Amino acid sequence: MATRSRRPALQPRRILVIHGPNLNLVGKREPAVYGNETLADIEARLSELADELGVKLEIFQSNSEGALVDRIQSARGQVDGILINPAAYTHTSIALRDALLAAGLPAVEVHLSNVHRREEFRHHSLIAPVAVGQILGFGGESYLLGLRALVALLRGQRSARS
Ligand code: CA2
Repeated sequence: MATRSRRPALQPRRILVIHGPNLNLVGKREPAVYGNETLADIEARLSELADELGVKLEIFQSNSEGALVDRIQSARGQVDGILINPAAYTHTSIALRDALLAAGLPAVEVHLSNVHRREEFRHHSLIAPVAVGQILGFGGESYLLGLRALVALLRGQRSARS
């Protein structure tokens, strides 16, 4: 019988969670757009869900494009997947897109807000073509849904790839 993965059964999956620029301000400024939940609140909920799902999280936030690229580069071979809210770099960063491509890891893109209901410049994502999928518009819940989707993908429960 074919095995799904060469990974030892008891070794937990590792997921790198990346938050892009200004996400450290969420819950403290512009509550009308991003809600009252802080990044620490979202991370606490993510950690709880990670325990439930039996996965390990590494969490990184930076306002600097280069630091984000460096963190993604160093993830290759160290984690199994990436959950990323690239924030404003979603719409501008070829560097982040190239780094994700080079990492060769499944990535799920998440956004707090529904970017398609906002300014036109937020409608286009340079990251989407290199991500497995996108989840957006559910506030902090987008991260939780994204983590569930990524873990399901890693466990081979989802096979659609179009
Ligand atoms: O909706 C999202 O998650 C975004 O990725 C958030 C980014 C925005 O540039 C994207 O278009 C959509 C912004 C991150 C948070 O920026 C803040 C700015 C001022 C006050 C609080 C947060």
